[in-house]
Amino acid sequence: MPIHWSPELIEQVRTLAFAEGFASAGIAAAPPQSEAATRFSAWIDAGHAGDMDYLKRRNEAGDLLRSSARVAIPWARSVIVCALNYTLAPAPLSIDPADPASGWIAKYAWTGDSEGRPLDYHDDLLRRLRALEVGLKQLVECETRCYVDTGPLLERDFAARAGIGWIGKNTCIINQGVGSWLLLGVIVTSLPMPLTVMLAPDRCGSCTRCIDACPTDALLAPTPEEPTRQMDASRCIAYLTIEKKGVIPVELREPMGRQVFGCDICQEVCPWNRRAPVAEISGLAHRDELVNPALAWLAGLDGPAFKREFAGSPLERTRRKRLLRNVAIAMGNSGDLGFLPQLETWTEGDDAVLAESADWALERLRSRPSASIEATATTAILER
Ligand code: B12
Ligand code: SF4
Ligand code: SF4
Repeated sequence: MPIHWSPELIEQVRTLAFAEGFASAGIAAAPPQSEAATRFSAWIDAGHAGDMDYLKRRNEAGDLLRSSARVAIPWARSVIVCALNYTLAPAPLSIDPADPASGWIAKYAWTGDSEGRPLDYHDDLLRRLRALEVGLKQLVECETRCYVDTGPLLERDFAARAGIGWIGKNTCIINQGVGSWLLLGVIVTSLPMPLTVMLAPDRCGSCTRCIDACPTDALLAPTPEEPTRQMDASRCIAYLTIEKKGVIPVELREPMGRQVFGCDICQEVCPWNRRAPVAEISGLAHRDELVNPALAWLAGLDGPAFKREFAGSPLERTRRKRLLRNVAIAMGNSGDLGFLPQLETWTEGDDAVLAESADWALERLRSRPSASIEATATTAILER
């Protein structure tokens, strides 16, 4: 049995990962300290994590759990990183022209099973990782632990060092052949990694499309001294719509546009995603009803209907309460006076956050002179 990663073992594991449907896979060492840890710590201190307290957790010695895989998992010596391409069919982009009365749900949340039922990528990836873990244990004796998103690890840092891709100015891992529509899963192992992996070269060059396109100026622009590849997450629409509880800061509501769950803009404008291949992955499909969903449809989902549509999907995390808050803001940004009755009803309800968001939306709709012209399309949807 090998006692560390050898070139043969790495290739065997990569082959197993491809058989599980992953588009790319590699192995990175888990050192006690790294440059990314220092950067992460400074990022936390700068307040860029907003209210995401889980990112700020420390051990008894005061070390950030995410500063090294070894802080939370002392036996960790290497990390297998697998990337799944979640472009499962050709699809429109959020920046393409669309009905102003429709919202946008981030593409990663469109996944369903082959019957069209909601399927959270966390569950699907974990199943594939566990199968890979079984295969690994037949090749070598070691400790392992699988994570998808939930582990105290800087997954993108490991992905970059495992050779999956480079970290773009939009902060995403970009693979030269596949692009950045990738979800990451990791297996932490006790197997030392003595080999130096060739890092994928940074291919952002002088491009700044993602930074220029970000509606809330969340991406921190690099300077000659500091390459950054970081964002102020407290300004990112993905944070505001998915993670942020309570009211959304007023100055960020207008730039949110019609995003009701997550945001894809800085990946959509990236030239490396222009020819992103479509993946055929057994058991996974896009749920077409989540592409450009009518705001009126989302607003009309009561508790049981929300559960039917989103139980087992990433939207479960946001829950109906926060989704409606986001829908109210998107309605305010739609320019569509057909939404006035729905918003007025919400202002009178018991949910204070929804009432306040609806109030803001009403104010915005009424103060926009173009609103009445755009109203017709939504009224038709509301009447369906
Ligand atoms: C918190 C979080 C968020 C936050 C903050 C995102 C951020 N950019 O920091 C919010 C809610 C905003 C978010 C949004 C999204 N997320 Co998110 N998120 C996470 C999570 C749980 C932690 C990330 C984190 O620690 N961020 C803090 C920053 C400081 O760390 P970092 O991005 O890892 O970057 C550090 C290293 O890369 C390091 N570094 C390493 N090497 C190098 C080299 C150089 C030269 C430089 C300069 C830096 C550098 O420096 C950085 C600073 O410390 C990870 C899963 C995980 N456990 O890692 C998923 C994860 C990053 N998210 C993911 C996804 C898919 C998304 C969304 C696309 C979802 C959506 N459509 O709405 C958006 C993308 C927005 C964006 N442009 O990043 C994927 C990313 C896949 C990919 N291709 O990169 C991950 C990996 C989840 C997964 N398992 O697939 N997310
Ligand atoms: S996901 Fe949207 S809001 Fe967040 S950095 Fe990218 S473009 Fe900006
Ligand atoms: S849009 Fe340009 S700068 Fe941004 S990640 Fe893509 S290539 Fe890099």
